[in-house]
Amino acid sequence: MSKLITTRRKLIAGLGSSVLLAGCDSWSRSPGFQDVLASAEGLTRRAQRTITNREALAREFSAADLSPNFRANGSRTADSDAYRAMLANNFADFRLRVDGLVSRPLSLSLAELRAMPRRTQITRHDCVEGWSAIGQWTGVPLSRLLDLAGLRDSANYIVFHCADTYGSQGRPYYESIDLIDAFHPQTILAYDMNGQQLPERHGAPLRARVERQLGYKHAKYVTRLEAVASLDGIHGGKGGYWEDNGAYAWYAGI
Ligand SMILES: Nc1nc2c(c(=O)[nH]1)N[C@H]1C(S)=C(S)[C@@H](COP(=O)(O)O)O[C@H]1N2
Ligand SMILES: [Mo]
Repeated sequence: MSKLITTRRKLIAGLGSSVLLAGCDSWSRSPGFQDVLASAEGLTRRAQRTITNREALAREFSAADLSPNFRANGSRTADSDAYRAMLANNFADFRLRVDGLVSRPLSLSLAELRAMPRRTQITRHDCVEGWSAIGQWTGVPLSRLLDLAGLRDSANYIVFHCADTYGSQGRPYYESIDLIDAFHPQTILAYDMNGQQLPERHGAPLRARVERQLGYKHAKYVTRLEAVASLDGIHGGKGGYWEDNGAYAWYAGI
């Protein structure tokens, strides 16, 4: 009985989206499309098209473009006893936890993460402070981890919890992204930088790359991924260290 209902729900959901897509397609091909775009009503349509464009890939570069000096910014280490102990042991005891709104919470070692499908990309990192650098990143696509953990329908955001604290009050660094960025093919948890194990100052052993957003979204020293429905209950409730500080916006698309 419940299986039937689930199947029916899925069918209706599937039908709904294909009807919507078909409707959208034929509508955009209609002769009046450009007129609507030019009208005030078209503003909403353009906003929707911008959202769709969030799935486009960030530019990728070649090895010749790599920056000889990639600056480290924000925390350059995570100064806790637990982190120092893991670093001393070359992260043999490191585990990435994946929990929250998932049906199979995970605890994965670096060896397990390295055995998963990987992606390598050479991209440009843009910091909000006005500097950029090109680096090569290798890691596990976040989508793979979320599929493995069985992300629940109720999840809307992925929170990156980090091992470091920052600022004079020593508050934990954290960040969050929505599911469009979480499932973006270039969103990875990187363990290698420029073909080497990720250096301490760049977030060893694991850091997020969220290539369609500014640098502060790329959480370093990631120890835990938490799937949540709302960001309200997480630290200051604004979805990130700098967001809670009132310094920068939650969405930092580039
Ligand atoms: N955990 C953690 N992640 C962080 C930061 C930080 O201080 N702590 N700084 C952010 C900022 S502002 C930038 S620009 C990038 C810098 O990454 P890099 O040190 O590899 O250049 O990391 C981001 N991720
Ligand atoms: Mo930054």
